[in-house]
Amino acid sequence: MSVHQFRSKHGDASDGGLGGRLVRIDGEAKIRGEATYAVENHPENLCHAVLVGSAIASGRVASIDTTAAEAAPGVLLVLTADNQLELNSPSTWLGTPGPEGPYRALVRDVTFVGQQIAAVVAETFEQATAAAALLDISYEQAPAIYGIDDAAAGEGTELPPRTVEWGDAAEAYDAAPVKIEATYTTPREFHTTIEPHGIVARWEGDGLTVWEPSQWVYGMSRTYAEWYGIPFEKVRMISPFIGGGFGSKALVLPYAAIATMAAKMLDRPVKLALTRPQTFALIGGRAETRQTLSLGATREGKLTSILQRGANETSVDGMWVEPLSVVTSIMYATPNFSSRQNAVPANTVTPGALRAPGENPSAFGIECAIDELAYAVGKDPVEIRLLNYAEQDQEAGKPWSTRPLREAYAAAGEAFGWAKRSHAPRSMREGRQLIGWGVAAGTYPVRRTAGEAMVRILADGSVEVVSSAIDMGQGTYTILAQTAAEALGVPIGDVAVRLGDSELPGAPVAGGSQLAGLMTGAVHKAALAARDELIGLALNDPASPFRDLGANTLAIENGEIAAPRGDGLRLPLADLLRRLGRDKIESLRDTLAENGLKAEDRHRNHTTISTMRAPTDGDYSMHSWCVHFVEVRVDEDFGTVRVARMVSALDSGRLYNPRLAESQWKGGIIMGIGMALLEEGLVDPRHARLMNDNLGDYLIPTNADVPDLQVTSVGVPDPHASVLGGKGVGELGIVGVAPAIANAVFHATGKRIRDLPITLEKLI
Ligand code: MCN
Ligand code: MOS
Repeated sequence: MSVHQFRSKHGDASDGGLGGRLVRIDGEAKIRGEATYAVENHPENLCHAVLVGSAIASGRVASIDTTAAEAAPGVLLVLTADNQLELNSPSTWLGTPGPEGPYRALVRDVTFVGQQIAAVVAETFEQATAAAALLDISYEQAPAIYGIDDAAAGEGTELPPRTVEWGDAAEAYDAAPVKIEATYTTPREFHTTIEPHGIVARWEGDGLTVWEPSQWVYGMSRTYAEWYGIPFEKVRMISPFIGGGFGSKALVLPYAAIATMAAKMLDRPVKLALTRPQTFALIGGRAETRQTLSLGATREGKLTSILQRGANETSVDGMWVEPLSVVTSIMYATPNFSSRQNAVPANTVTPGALRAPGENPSAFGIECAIDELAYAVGKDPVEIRLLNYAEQDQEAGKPWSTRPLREAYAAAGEAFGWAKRSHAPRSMREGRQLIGWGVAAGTYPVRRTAGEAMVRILADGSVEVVSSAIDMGQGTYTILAQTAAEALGVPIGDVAVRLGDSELPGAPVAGGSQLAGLMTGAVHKAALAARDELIGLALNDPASPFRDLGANTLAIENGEIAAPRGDGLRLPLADLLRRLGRDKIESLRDTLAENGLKAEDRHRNHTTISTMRAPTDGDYSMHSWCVHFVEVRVDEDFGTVRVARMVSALDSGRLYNPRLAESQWKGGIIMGIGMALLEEGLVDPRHARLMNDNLGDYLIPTNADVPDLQVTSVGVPDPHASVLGGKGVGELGIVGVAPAIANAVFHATGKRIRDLPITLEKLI
């Protein structure tokens, strides 16, 4: 098995330190096709599993006749609910015990279309596929709920933890001279990662190896260990490359239980790769949402009340909460606030986390509503936002750690040319094209847990950084190399990084835009410890040529160790290690203590989200912030909307690598364009079946849909947010894009589209 580790080819690059614009050190391997993704691993004796999904959304599998499939060429095993292994019920991502009784991956009682009811394993993928078509399945169908608007769904259940209130919002709303009330809705959206989900599983005795794309190798390994009742250390999860996750690859799903049980039953490695439609059916995307916002304000547009009533879709046998108040409650100052939320069950797979879950639909509501208020009181949309600027976090009653949002409006507004905007809708045009300029803000909280990393200085003077943290494209390999190079004083080309393997030191989930901040912190700490140890040896070891110098410290620069002022003796690190007779200096460090945790919390920290700290934990409320200005062009005759240009200013604190941060922001903004104009899971209400479960019919932005995107950092280092002063980057960019576009469409056309996506039939 090959070990993927990366180092920069640009040995002397001056951009290799923290804050430098180093290109991705793993990029070249990906472009050359040298990066091995999970299902490209072919251990000896591999066989292939194909998953069969339910044709109905609700009811029972009455029978599955497997005779023909079992007799088909190459078939090794046909798995159904009748002959599957019963696994242990795993605990949740919070670490709380799962439901009573065993875990049965293949179901008999069906709750959504495509749900796993059988699997066929054969010598080849083609044989498994052909045999799967021979299964004779009969169903007893029951009525299904197609979604949040289905009358059969009702109001759902109230989510008491989602109730946020201060003052008396209803009374203040009734008394307000200016009132805005509107309902905003967002549809089901999907991750559409380039790499579909899949797994290669191999048992050796009671040891399990899985190759599976993973945003969290420790968390997912825990579930495997619990399913099979084996020690955590007996699971090896390998995931050096992930072709995009966006929240969809952080948890173990039923298909993985099926592949691992087949491998166990056959005592052979098994590969199970989901088809693209199966990724839509089996992996919960963003929940459909609905929220009604009532804003009360003075005649000048100063908010006196925000009242929000929201609902999100969940599944009939699971629970997903897409928190709708998270931006509503912090973006603007208001003396009275009330938000409540219900979850409405439908016959769908349980929805899940998709880039900025909660913040995204939350911002769509409040950032459109505040624009409506601006027009109701005749104020500029930027002016109304500054008038209602939240000077502190009112919900938490704490000051912001940093919030350069005024600076963001100023910088991006200036670069966009906002001052030249004419206020009235339909007042700007070029021929048959209506021009609209819109603005909206976004935010994402700073989340924190502890990370762990090992830094080694090797005999040849090169450096190795290892951690089970992952890189799904964000740039983890690169920024960790930069962190170690800077802390140790070695050239970037001398640092190699290895990630994505549960054998390596622990790391929490690459979710909630926390990984960069906490892993740079852990690597920084480990690198400084290794450096201090080496300097200590150089000063004190009898074999060291520096011993007689009488210095009390030494400097390491450009891979050489020298007396502090650089005069006198100077040695490459490799030479010093040789003189010392050491083949490496190694230091393992974690940031448990910095996060108020103890050594015994290690496993829980790395394998659950129970130790994740709230953004308001401590003296401050900590968030990243952004502002998007957008120009749309709407064809007056056809209603087609084009985003012509966008200027965004974003605050993620200190940037570890501006090139990568900008790329992350732009990636988020592009997904925001998709959310605004294209993305929508279309469900046939008769059958509760997703109709566009493929990349031909589920539309996401192509290059032709994306204009020139200008992004500027207005961040300043935030010492409260992380060890090195950075705040989250990965999810920030998407937040606020959809409302900015919706507001621009209103400005262009005079039509308020409150139901995403903004398709042409809603405009003409
Ligand atoms: N960064 C930086 N300065 C900072 C913080 C981050 O330069 N102060 C840069 C670094 O290159 C870092 C990256 O931004 O690797 C992302 O850092 P961070 O915001 O900490 O996010 P995570 O590493 O925790 O990544 C997860 C985040 C999430 S939650 C989703 S969803 C998402 C995202 O990242 N999915 C992605 N970005 C993605 N990018 C790609 N290509 N693919 C995905 O699936
Ligand atoms: Mo991101 S949706 O928190 O993986």
